[in-house]
Amino acid sequence: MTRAATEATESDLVQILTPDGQRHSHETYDAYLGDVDDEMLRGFYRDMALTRRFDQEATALQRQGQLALWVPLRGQEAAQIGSGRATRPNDYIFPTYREHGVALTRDVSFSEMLRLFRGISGGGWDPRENNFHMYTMVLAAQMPHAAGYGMALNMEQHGWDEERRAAEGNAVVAYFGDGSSTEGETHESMVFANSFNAPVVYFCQNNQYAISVPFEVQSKVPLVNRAVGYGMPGVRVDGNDVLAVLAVTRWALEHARSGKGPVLIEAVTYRLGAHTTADDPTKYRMSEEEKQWAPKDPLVRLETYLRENKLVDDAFFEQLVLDADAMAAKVREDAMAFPVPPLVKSFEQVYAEAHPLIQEELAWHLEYEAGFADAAEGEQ
Ligand SMILES: Cc1ncc(C[n+]2csc(CCOP(=O)(O)OP(=O)(O)O)c2C)c(N)n1
Repeated sequence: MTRAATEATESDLVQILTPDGQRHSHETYDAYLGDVDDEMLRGFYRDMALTRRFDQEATALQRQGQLALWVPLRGQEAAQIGSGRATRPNDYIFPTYREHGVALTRDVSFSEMLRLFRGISGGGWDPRENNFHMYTMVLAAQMPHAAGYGMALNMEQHGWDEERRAAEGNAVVAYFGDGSSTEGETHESMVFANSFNAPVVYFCQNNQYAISVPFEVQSKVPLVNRAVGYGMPGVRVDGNDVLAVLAVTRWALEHARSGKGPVLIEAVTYRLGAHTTADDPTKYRMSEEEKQWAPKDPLVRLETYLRENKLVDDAFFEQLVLDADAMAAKVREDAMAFPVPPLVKSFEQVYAEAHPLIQEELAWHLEYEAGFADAAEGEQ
């Protein structure tokens, strides 16, 4: 399928690592990769591989009935690791529901992340510990929060000169998808952030689909073009190129931190799998299209680069598979061991005070549960 909207300005795409693993220099963004040595490159590969393995394990857990739902990210690892690794610990991140790779860069435990999907917690981690906000299933709900947080940072850093802000200041990264870009909250957030020069980096992972709705239905022009209308810089980056994403996000964070206002990044990527474990992409896209994107896989291109430049050997990949399997086994063990809270808790947490309708529903529920008492006895 031809993607007129996304291919319109393909030449403007910032790319450093090509799909066949060749590294090119970039006039503007090379300056943001000066510290990237061989060890860091291997680290980026490791981050992406661990994230992919976690994603695979969580998908399996859902298929085995242990998670209510899973939101896979396969294909988006470079967009997430590159941008996440560009942040500093004091930056604040507002994710959607798919940012498992960003979570890894913020040291949020993979196991803890499964609490939400196991249905035993409304969150799963403490956002204050890693400056990584709770996931939200409500599209774009995080966008006004990000603008507000950025505006508050401006108040806190009021009177700081540009140099101090660049060195000590912090910024916000608001993650969102191409589908969420058409939500009203996204517009409102961008208007506020621009009006008040809030240090927010709007990081859109354009994975080409809002569930079944292809990107060209969301926008007739490349998404990055919207930045002009709000009055902020916009950069379109190859979202499957971890180096380009790292460099562009570092640049954007520097811009935002130093008090120059928000930036929009469009990371062009592709969701290789289903939207969630409740989705079947064969109903709305052709396998031919998936085949076209497969060679652009973010892990494959970095692997090619690392191998061709002799920065890794087979033992590196063999060890990584062992480490990833051990991590996955631990995640599975932890998830199964989480204590399951009594279901009545769900009723208690709807309103701060008792509510007659909820009380009625609870009474019905308890009676319903009691109806299984015989079955439970029979099992013993
Ligand atoms: C306010 C709201 N409207 C609709 C939905 C249903 N919904 C869930 S995900 C989704 C598509 C989101 O697409 P995008 O923002 O591109 O993110 P992606 O899932 O592709 O990462 C929709 C419509 C929702 N969760 N919240």
